Amino acid sequence: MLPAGIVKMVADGTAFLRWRVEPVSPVDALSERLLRRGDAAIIDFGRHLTGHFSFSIAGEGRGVDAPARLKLTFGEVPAEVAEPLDPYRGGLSRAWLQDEVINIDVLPAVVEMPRRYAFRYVKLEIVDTSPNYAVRIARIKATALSSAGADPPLLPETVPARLRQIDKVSIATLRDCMQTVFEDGPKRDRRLWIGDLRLQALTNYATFRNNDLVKRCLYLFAAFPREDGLLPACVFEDPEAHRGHEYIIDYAALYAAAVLDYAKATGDWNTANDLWPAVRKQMELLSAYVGPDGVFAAPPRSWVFIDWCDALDRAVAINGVFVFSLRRAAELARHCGAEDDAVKYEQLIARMTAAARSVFYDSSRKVFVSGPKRQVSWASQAWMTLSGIATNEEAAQAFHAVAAQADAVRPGAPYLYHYVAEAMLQCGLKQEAKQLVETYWGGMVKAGADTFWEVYDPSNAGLSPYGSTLVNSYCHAWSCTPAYLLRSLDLAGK
Ligand code: RAM
Repeated sequence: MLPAGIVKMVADGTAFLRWRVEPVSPVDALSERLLRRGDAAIIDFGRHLTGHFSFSIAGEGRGVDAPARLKLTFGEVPAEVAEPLDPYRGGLSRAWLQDEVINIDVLPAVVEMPRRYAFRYVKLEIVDTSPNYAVRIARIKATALSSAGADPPLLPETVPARLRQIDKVSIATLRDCMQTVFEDGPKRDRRLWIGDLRLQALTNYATFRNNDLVKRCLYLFAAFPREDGLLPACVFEDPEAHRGHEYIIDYAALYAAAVLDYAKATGDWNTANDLWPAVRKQMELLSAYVGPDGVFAAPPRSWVFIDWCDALDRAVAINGVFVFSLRRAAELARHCGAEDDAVKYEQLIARMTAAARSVFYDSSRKVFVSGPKRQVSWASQAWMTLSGIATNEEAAQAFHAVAAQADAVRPGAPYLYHYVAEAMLQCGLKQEAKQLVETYWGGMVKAGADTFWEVYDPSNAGLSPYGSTLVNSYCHAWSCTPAYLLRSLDLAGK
């Protein structure tokens, strides 16, 4: 890919991402200049990509008598190339920020940056040449990588333009996350997580249909369980495939759903059969956390994710996730000839449903409430709906109630927004779901997104789960689902 041009970033207090992008010149104007110490340029590739970067560099002057020292900074969004990256205050490794200093000993040279980056913008700074020469940079090129294949057909023009735009950005997001696995984000963490995989796979069935990639990812999880059989939340591929050290209860449960989704989308029940023991094991291990009262209680110090939101009480939501997963596991069990397991899961579903309805449902307020403080959240209503614990009528009432309650805990990240939208569709709130997608994902588009982000809270531009927005991922797996909602669940229909 060739650059779209040279740009500059202008601080803009009215922009959600803090910076406005302004054109400076076509890219050729850069090669017409001789650059020396202190010179800099920002290259814009016109769209987000995952891949490699290269350029040629030559020295001109009395004598090329020293190495050339350059700094390159890659950014998914303007702030990453406009703001100093140090001092870095984020909680995750500084090494995720995409900057490099290189020294080139022999000129002219073609420089192929060795690492893979996720970027739209590249800032090139000449740290030093020598007093005797300047450099000329040309043949700037990016090589975009993806295992997605050709773009799916566009949505028909009968779909409103703003939804078609959201669909395009969703597809670009998925494309740039599809590599040798479905990565969560090509900038960070560049690895496979169960929660992200499930949503990517659903969107993939409706778009690129690289189903072998889903199969590969499902096997990668099944291949690396913990000693007791629990599946890890994520898997690393390098230096050789191995499990991550984190375990997320809701992700382990949702593996069942990911396997069933795959089998239904592809008809590949052989693979489902093969993976059935791993699904069965998750259900067995997690069932142990259902108390005699029929309520699922995660063990102390375990990680129940649900959403990036510190304030969220997760008790209700995890009960919903587990019942949702048990339903998928029961369906899978029947297909795999494990009738006894199916019956067992159905009995557990019935017990948990009765318990959740009596413990969590507040019939006077018409919402599900979570924890000792009887917290009302979007997460709770979404998972009570998706699990089938709430009737569709109760679910619709509950969503109207949370929408009207200003202090109801809202979702923090697209992952949960997806499940809220899906729950709204399930209980017949199609207009509300459509509006949610238009305002939430549409809000990112308005803020300049050409791929969707890991976190977005319209009321808090500084939100980061890691203490610095600079380390947030701006092309993130779990935000790609509007294409699924539009293409598989008919979000735009009447
Ligand atoms: C983050 C990643 C990933 C997610 C986990 C729970 O580290 O963004 O997408 O699945 O959290």
